[in-house]
Amino acid sequence: LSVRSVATTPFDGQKPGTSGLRKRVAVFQQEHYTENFVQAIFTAMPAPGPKNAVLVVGGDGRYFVKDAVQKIVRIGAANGIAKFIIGQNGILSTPAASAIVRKRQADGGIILTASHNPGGPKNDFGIKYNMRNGGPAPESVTDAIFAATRSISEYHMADIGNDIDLAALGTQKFDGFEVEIVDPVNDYVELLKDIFDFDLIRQFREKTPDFKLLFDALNGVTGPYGRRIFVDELGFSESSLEQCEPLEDFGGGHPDPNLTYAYKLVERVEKEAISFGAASDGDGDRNMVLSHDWFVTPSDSVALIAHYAAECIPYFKRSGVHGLARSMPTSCAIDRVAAAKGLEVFEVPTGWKFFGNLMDAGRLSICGEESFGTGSDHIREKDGIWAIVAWLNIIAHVNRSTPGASVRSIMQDFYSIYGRNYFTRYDYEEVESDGAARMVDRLRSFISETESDSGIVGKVFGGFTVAKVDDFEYTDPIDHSVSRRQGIRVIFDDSSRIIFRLSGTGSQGATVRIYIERFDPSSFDIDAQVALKPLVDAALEISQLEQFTGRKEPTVIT
Ligand code: VG1
Ligand code: CO
Repeated sequence: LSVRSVATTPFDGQKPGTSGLRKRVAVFQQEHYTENFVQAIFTAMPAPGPKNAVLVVGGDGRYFVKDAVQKIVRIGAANGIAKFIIGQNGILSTPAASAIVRKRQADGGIILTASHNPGGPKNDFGIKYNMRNGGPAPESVTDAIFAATRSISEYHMADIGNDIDLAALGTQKFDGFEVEIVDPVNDYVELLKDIFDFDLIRQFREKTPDFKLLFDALNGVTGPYGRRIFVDELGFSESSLEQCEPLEDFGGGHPDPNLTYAYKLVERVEKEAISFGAASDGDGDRNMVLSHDWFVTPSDSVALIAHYAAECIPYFKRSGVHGLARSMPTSCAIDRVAAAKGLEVFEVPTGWKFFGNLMDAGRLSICGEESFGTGSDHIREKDGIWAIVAWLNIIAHVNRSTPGASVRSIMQDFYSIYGRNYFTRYDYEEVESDGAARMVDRLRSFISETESDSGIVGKVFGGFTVAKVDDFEYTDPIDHSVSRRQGIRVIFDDSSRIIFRLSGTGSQGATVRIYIERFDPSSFDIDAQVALKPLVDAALEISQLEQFTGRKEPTVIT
């Protein structure tokens, strides 16, 4: 293998965020920029390093994925990678990539995505490194990658002549390494068929012709996965699919499954009185679930799945449910399920990478984030289609004993057992970074342990009395690593919470997130925005958000 070393100098800001390095495409297109970061991944790859390693590579199909794959093969081969397993045409959903790393016992994976951020030449691209367990690299590894980007002076490229043919399935041999192009969908569909009761869902569909499904891939990567599962396997009609053609720019849209960006789905679900609507994001790890008369907030969705899992989902019927978890800002609904079922429940910082150690240790089966992320230990990423099929499995199961049970009635029944954790999140996207940082600094000064004089403990906002203010800190129960400054929590004496965080996935300016939660043991039917209005006002008063950012309204409410 002939290898050439290219002299380079470090770029600023190649620090992986909540989920990999995300920047504008133009940033990645600068000479050496992508190469530097990819070389840094191989430099920092945990022992025994890239020599003779097997690497899975694929992405969400957005603009620049194919170029990046070609660069990764050249740089990876020069660094000693023995085999690349690549999704056909460079395509792998994030959950499918995780599944393939595990199934093929690869040494790691590189996933090319900026998730729900818009794509195309003027928008975003991203690169994320996953470990041998199929999960996102922990902070120790992303810190080592960042350190390598700071000290890089050269990267290595294999001279392989023409580009790799990414379309031809099968193995291509090169001097010193090989490339296997795999079908992006097959292994993943096999995995889901093993987890869920596909027969039960099919029977339910046949017996219930009024039950209408609509799945919207938002022109992201999940179109082909959705078609195979919902139409080919489960027998729903072709008209159950919306925007299932993967596009390099996602059709100009924002491939984020929420009520704002998945407006086409929301409109059709309402207009056509659809029983079950679902969407996933650009790379397929997020999901949204709703019906014409109910929106399932993601914090409730994971709690509901946890409630039913051991009763009707074959994977959990076989091996049991060994603990639950949520990210810190996610509502505490799942904690109530854990308490009722006698399960451990963990509260981790934002980002799926924090669930992996618990899963590997056998202490966590089902977990979720309020940001439309739901999943289990079948892989080490959140999994949009998994969550959607879990819901279908549960709806079919509940309908056996209660014919006519709907998304809405299932959630009402859940609330009558556990009460309801009302939840909302306000996002202020692309605000000026300095103002956002000053706002957070001021909030930090309220942390009672550090500055008791300016603390707000004991003060009343909108009728709610502050019991505690802190900056969330997490010690991983397995490797004891500590993650600090993960979000400022204002906790009230009735257990209501307001949480302030800055996003770690944006590519421009800062995004402020405010998370708001209140538990109600007996009223389940209030609109969440109405139920939480006094706390929203309290959050704006406490943070003085408008003074610091100039924003009167959030960009997105979820
Ligand atoms: C956001 C979400 C977080 C999620 C992350 C990656 O991070 O809040 O819950 O894990 O995106 O999801 P942040 O730092 O912007 O709040 V994905 O689908 O973008 O990989
Ligand atoms: Co995503």
